Amino acid sequence: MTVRIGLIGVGVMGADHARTIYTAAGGAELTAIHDPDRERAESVAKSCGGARVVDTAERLIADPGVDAVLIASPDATHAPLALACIEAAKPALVEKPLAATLEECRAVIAAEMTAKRRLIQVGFMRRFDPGYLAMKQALAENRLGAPLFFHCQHRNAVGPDYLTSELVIANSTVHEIDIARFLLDEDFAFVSVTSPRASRRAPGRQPQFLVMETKSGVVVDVEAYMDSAYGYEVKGEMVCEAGAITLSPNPPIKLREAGQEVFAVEPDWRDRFRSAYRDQIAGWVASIREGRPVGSSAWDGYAASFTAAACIEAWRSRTRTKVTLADTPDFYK
Ligand code: ISE
Repeated sequence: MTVRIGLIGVGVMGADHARTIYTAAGGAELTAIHDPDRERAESVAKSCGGARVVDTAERLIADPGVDAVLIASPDATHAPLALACIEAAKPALVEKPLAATLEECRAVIAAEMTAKRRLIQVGFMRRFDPGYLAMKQALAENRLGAPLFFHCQHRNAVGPDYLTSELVIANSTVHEIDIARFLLDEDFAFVSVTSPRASRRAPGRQPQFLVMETKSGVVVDVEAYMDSAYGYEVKGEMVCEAGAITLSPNPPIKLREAGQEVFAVEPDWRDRFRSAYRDQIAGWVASIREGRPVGSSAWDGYAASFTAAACIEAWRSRTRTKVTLADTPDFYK
C-alpha cells in the first residue's frame, strides 16, 4: 500500500519535507498540498511531482485521496489541525511543538485517548539521528555505567526576528529536552536557567543556559545560542560513571589547507539533520503501514513543552523550579 500524504504548510520546513517525501520516501507519495500562499504551494507541488493544491487545510484533511497528513504550518495552527486529523481518523506527523499552549497539548492527548488510537507523531527528528541513536544503544549496553551528565550545545547562525528569550527555550532547547528524555528514559524533576547578556548582534533576546535535573539524578546542561554567526552546531556528550559518549561532528571530511585543518559547519538544521528528517518520514510511513507508533508521541510533545514552560518560569523567577509533570499515562507507554 502506498501512503498518500497531504502536506499542510510549505514554508521553510514544509518545503523541505515535500522534497524529502518526493525524493526519499519509499512507499509514500505526496498527493496534496495546502498553503495559504497558493503560489508558493503551486511552485512546491510543481517541483515535487505535481501534487494537487487544495484550497483549505480542512479540505485536505477530509480528502479521500489523503491517507495521512504532515502538519508544517505555523505553531498556532498545530493543535486545531491535529484535532481535525484525529476526528478524521488520519495519522498525522506534526512539526514541533505539538501545540502553542499546554492546554491545547492536553486537548490533543484527550482526543487521541478518546479515539483509542495513537494517531499523532511529533516531529522531534533528533530521535532518528544516527548519532543520538548510537548514543542510546551505547547507554543500553551499559558498559560505561550509569549516566551522570549530559552536556549539550545548540547554536543557530542567525535567529529569526520573532525569536524571544522565552522562545529560545520553547522553540529550540525543546529539542534537547525531548532528546534527553528519549536517551535517559525519564522525566525531569527540577530545572534552573540563567543567561548571559544579549549579543550585540541580537539585542532583543538572550542566549540561555539551562541546568535540568532528572528524577534519578542525571544533570543535563544546555547552552543555547541562536546568533552564533558562524553556522549551525549541535553537540552532545553523555558522561557516565566509567566513560563518555560524544556525538561526532557531522561532516564526513576535514580539509588540511594553507596551514589549517578545517571542516564545514552546516548553515542550519536542515542540512545537519538531513538523514534524521529522511528517516523520520520513512519511520512514520512504515508505522502507518504496520499500525505501530514510532517517534515522539503526543505525550512526549506535551512533556517537552511542559518542561520548557517550567524552564521559562525558572528563568523569570531566577529560582530552581520543580517540574510537576504527571506520570506518562499507560496509553502512551
Ligand atoms: C528550529 O525551529 C528547529 O526546529 C531546529 O531544529 C532548531 O535547531 C532551531 O533552533 C529551531 O529554531
